[in-house]
Amino acid sequence: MTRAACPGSYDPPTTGHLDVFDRASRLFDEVVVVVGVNPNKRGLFSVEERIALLTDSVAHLGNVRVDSWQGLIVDYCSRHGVAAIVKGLRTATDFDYELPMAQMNQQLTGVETLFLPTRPGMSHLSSSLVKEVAALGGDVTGMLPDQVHHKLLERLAENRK
Ligand code: COD
Repeated sequence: MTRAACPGSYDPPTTGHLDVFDRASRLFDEVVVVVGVNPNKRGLFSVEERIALLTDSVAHLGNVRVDSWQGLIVDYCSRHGVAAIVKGLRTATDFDYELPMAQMNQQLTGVETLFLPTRPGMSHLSSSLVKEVAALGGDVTGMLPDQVHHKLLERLAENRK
């Protein structure tokens, strides 16, 4: 059985992330979406909320599940029998950021990283940009799974109170 991990912050998950999970799910027997826990960084959504949003969003993908991890992603991979890390690549900036991490992870434990080029029309989607646009009243319909969109608008409204 081949298992891949898709690590990320997912604060919140976008349709760009979902596209990567969908495509990875066709390449591996099982895909685990791993929410990286950074205790020094407070997100708009808590880790538990992100897990719930992701679990909802991948419910239609039978071989995709969600987990979280604090620490090195390579340790998660070793402990859970993950053969490959799958990352989406949007731009050269993503590549410059991701390449040394992939090389470091390969050196640490031998785990390989596979890059999936972003689907045309999705390379501008990032959690941070979508949050910023929505916070300033822009329409982000279609950029997030519907239930995530709803929760994002709810959270932004709460924060404005
Ligand atoms: N299309 C395709 N791919 C996309 C899109 C899109 N529109 N948007 C984002 N992605 C990809 C990103 O390129 C990334 O690969 C992934 O989706 C997750 O994105 P984010 O923004 O949610 O997550 P990041 O980049 O903040 O996540 C960072 C990690 C948590 C993965 C990283 O810091 C990590 O691995 N941390 C664990 C600690 C560790 O092992 N550190 C040492 C690394 S060598």
